[in-house]
Amino acid sequence: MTKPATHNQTRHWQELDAAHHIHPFTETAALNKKGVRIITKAKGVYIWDSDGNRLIDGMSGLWCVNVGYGREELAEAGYKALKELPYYNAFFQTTHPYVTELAAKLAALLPKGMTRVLFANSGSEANDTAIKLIRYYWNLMGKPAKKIHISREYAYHGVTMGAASLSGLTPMQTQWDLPLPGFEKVPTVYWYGFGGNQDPNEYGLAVAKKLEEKILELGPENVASFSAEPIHGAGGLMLPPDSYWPEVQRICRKYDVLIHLDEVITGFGRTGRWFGADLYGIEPDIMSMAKGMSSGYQPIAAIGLGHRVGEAIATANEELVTGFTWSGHPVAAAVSLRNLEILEREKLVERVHADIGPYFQSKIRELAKHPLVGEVRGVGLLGAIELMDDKASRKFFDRRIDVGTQCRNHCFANGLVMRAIRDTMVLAPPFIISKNEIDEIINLAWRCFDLTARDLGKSTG
Ligand code: PXG
Repeated sequence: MTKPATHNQTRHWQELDAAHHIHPFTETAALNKKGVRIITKAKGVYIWDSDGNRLIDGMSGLWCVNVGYGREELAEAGYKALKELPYYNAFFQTTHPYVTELAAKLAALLPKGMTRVLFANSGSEANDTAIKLIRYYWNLMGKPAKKIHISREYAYHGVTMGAASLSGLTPMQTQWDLPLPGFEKVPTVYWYGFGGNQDPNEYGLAVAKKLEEKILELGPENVASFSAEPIHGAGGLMLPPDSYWPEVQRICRKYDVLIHLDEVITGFGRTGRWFGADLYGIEPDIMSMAKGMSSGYQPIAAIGLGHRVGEAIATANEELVTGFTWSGHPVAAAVSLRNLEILEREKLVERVHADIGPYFQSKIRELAKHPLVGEVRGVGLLGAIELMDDKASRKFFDRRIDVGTQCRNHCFANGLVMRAIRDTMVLAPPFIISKNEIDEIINLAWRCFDLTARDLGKSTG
């Protein structure tokens, strides 16, 4: 579609959608009253709606379109696979070149010792599979009591029964009577929100200590794993102080608790390193990946196995009874391979690390001068901007006002896609974004903070 749809066409799609389509994470009745927004095309860092309005996509879709929209060669890689081998699977002692080459490519990129992978189709499936593999690992090790999975409050690990149980955002659980038994939570590391006057590194150690206390409370002989995102994504983009991960790793090793790292957002260059594990010096036993693996051009995910889990499974002498019809689908694998080739050829991870990432970080920090803005934090092409009722006393807005959503609505109306998590505005633009385009985001964000402040009867910047 190149031309904007007519007004009538937009209405027609809205009516069809209202009648037949239930949307994820959406209040259906409220949406249908107002009419859904329809995105019809995308190019570079921009998306267009069906009325022809252009928006700059500060979120890379849902944190995934890392190489930007409209990549001909990804379309061609998919088309070639569709013609040659539209489908075949990796069940029953079979494979195809796309998935085999992708497995080898991932093994070369993944943290040290992680030489084996399984495939899935979404981050949720990857996490569900990771949970199963952790359980299986301890069975193989003759420690079947080790079955409790610890994860963090505010974590987002997906929506399947296992992944939602692992998640720490309580609204994701109440509708479904989750978590399942055997899923335990520890407090998260969110210095600006919970750290008070404590030094960030002391706070990081204190939060890590809560993990140790939880392991001891449950009994180390019962604890299978600790799951975490290197940096909280959908929970509010909270970055750990430097002290946090080394201490967490020490604790997990001490009590023989597997480290399961969820790299669904942080993987494949988002932080300026290939993986969050590289950024924080974490040596995961098992790792989940999705999103940036194909830059969102195809649904594909993977579970990386560290040395001991990989060896145990590869030498188990029995069938591994799991896998999906689409695991390692040839078209998705072909597109993912080409996507990784683009990241390498165009040195996009290096670009995020040394060029566009630092520029983005310095520009978002300028937003801290706005009277509505408290902490600004981020790394690479991840940025969070906290909107505060009173930044001097670090007073958050009353949640009922829902300032974040108000601001997000101004952003949409002004041509900017920015995510609101509570009252934290989040940015995760594509790696190919130019400096001018970052300036455009910053100017639009400032304007939308002004509009939000005006709605609240507060002073503008
Ligand atoms: N782990 C992490 C860290 C994620 O961010 C998942 C797992 C689940 O992946 P799938 O592919 O099953 O969705 C995610 C997904 C948002 C938003 O608005 C974030 C996600 C998904 C949808 C919306 O921030 N993250």
